[in-house]
Amino acid sequence: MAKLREAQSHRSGTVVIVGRPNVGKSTLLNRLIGVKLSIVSRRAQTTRHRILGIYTASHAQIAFLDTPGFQLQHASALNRAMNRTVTTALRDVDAVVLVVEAGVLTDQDKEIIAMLSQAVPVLAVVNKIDKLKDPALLLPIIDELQHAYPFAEIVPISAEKGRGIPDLVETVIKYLPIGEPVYDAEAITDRPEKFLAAEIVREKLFQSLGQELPYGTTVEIERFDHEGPLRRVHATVIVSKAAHKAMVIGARGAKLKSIATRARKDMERLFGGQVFLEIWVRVKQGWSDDARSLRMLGY
Ligand SMILES: Nc1nc2c(ncn2[C@@H]2O[C@H](COP(=O)(O)OP(=O)(O)OP(=O)(O)O)[C@@H](O)[C@H]2O)c(=O)[nH]1
Ligand SMILES: [Mg+2]
Repeated sequence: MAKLREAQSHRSGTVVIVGRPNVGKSTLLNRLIGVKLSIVSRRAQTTRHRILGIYTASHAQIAFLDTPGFQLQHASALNRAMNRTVTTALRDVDAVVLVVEAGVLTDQDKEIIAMLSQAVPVLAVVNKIDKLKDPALLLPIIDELQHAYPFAEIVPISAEKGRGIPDLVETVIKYLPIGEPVYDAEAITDRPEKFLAAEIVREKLFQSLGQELPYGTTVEIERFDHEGPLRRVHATVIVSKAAHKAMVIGARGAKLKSIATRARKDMERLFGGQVFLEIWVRVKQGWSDDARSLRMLGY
């Protein structure tokens, strides 16, 4: 009887996380799931794909979709593809989490708000509250949000410090339909390890090259083999100019070596086993503006 009651109140649904670049969407996804699934960097436009993270508790299961930061400023083929990923992810979800940064609403935030459909509940999440010197500084943005759109809820958090996260989860659950879990209780994503491996290499490139990382650099996994408990991974970093290749490799290969070491450690943590990682760098011209090569790379 108790079990039956539990099943009747179990909630299950899909929630998409959207927002302008760099507001902390991926940091939030990782915090919600409890592991680093989606890559994070100080630079805008880190996330390029839709990343699914599965949250499972006894009373609810939430499939959170992290998306690339939506932006209308630069119209390259890569940006158009990333924006398409966001608009597609907004369809067929049970709720939307719009992330903004504590401070003021920017024009970019407002452009995204204008795209929201009134058909599903939208929760506004005000992130990075740890950066505010005084909690009262939250009030102006909450006021602005209330006037900008009929948000179902407005929830202040710090994804980085983990503040407000349990509250956010319980608030999201209220908006999900009653239903059975869709994924296994242990599943955390639908993405294969090969994809996650490429993402980890990309994160280390972002982190070690910072603003110098050439826009359009990408990573392909040429080989991903299991040999007993060992995973053997061959990754290729694709850049568009010979000068960029030199930057990634660094003096006497030092930069690439540190990227590879840090990527390997993260892979070992995420996959739970030893990893042998080799990274190569290859020059391929102009791919970020070439719709055909984007398709080949799976965008
Ligand atoms: N102080 C502070 N920084 C944060 C917080 N959440 C995220 N950040 C930082 O903000 C930067 C961007 O975080 P991401 O999670 O990559 O942001 P994003 O919205 O996924 O960015 P894109 O994928 O480029 O759209 C990183 O340097 C994070 O460490 C927070 O709660 N407080
Ligand atoms: Mg991101």
